[in-house]
Amino acid sequence: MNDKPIYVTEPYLPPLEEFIPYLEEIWESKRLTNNGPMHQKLEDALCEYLGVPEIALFNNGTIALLTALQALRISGEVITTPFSFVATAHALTWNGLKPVFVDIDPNTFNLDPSKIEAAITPRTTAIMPVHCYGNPCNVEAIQEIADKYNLKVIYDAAHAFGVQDAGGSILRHGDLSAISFHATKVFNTFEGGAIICSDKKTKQHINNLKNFGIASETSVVAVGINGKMSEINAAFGLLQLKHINNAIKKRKEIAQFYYQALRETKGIKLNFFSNQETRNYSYFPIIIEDSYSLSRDELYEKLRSHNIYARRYFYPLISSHMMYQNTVNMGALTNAQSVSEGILCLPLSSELSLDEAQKVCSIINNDLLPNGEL
Ligand code: T4K
Repeated sequence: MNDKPIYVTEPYLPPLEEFIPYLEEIWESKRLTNNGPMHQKLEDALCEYLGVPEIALFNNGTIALLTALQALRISGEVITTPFSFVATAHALTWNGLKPVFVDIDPNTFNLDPSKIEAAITPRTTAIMPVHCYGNPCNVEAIQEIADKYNLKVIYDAAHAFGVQDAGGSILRHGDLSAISFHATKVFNTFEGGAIICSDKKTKQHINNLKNFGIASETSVVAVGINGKMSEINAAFGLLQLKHINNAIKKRKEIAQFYYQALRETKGIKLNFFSNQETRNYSYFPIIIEDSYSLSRDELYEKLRSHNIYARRYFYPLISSHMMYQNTVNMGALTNAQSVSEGILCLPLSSELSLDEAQKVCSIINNDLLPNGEL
């Protein structure tokens, strides 16, 4: 039994002493929040790192999603995926919108574009796909449908930090993309998030919305919210950014190790990512098929008994939760249902050692553990 638990992810924390100068600067300036100097620097640094024109920082990814929907004045019904974290659908519901769940492609885990048109009604105003695990959606097909029916596209890009396709950042697609910088993400600011947009006018509108709708001392131009990122969070982001390439490199090493160790295991399906795009190695999903010696939940429990906390992201489907059950015809979500019942995300972070990854694989492969345990 390993004493140190192995979690699905562990945040990368740079050496504490590297953070002290940032804190001293904040203490000296007494500027704690509301678009302070750290906030401005992080926006500039992220635009450059990600290769995007405009980015508006937020206090978390969920408020970024809520605000993106407000910014485009989305109404009525929005087509989205049931195979995601609940925040995706909750952001719609909190805006008074109806999520319409459409099935996924079982090989990419993303919304299946060929199933979208059948779900469009006169009340549909937008599509909200998710780049699940940082795996890019079929953005061209989705945009084609959006153009044909005059729909907006808002990407839930919570997992997609640093992911690129042949033309550049995946975050440039659609009308807006919202990303998460939560502690469990590849790039984190403890809590945090952002909206990516293409022009300064939209960014100004989003900036107003995240600051109560305030445009000036005497003028409130919209019903806004408090979505601002604090200076401490922004400062931590600036420090993280210095280490991000190394952190992603370490994740890649673990992901490649898993791939080699598990690619021939009977009943374990992997390799869901195409080789073309630049990946961020945010998650390592496997599917436990019927031909594996244990069920998905038995393997999940077996790993737990060794202090290894793999996670069933995303099970149950969002559409199976009590508040969404009445909105959906479950029969139409066959792929999502079957993926959700077989999925397991293995521990993956820059903090995981190859020995720990080896232990995870030995348990999955039913090999002898390094300490002789079976
Ligand atoms: N859209 C999508 C597609 C998302 O996946 C998410 C969030 C959002 C939108 C919303 O973005 P945010 O508003 O969160 O910025 C976690 C995260 O809380 C959540 O951010 C994330 N998706 C989701 C997929 O995973 P839980 O409930 O599984 O987290 P929790 O607390 O069980 O943490 C998982 C493991 O990580 C723990 O077992 C240990 C480790 N951990 C966690 C934290 C918080 C640490 O080592 N340190 C930590 O500080 O939701």
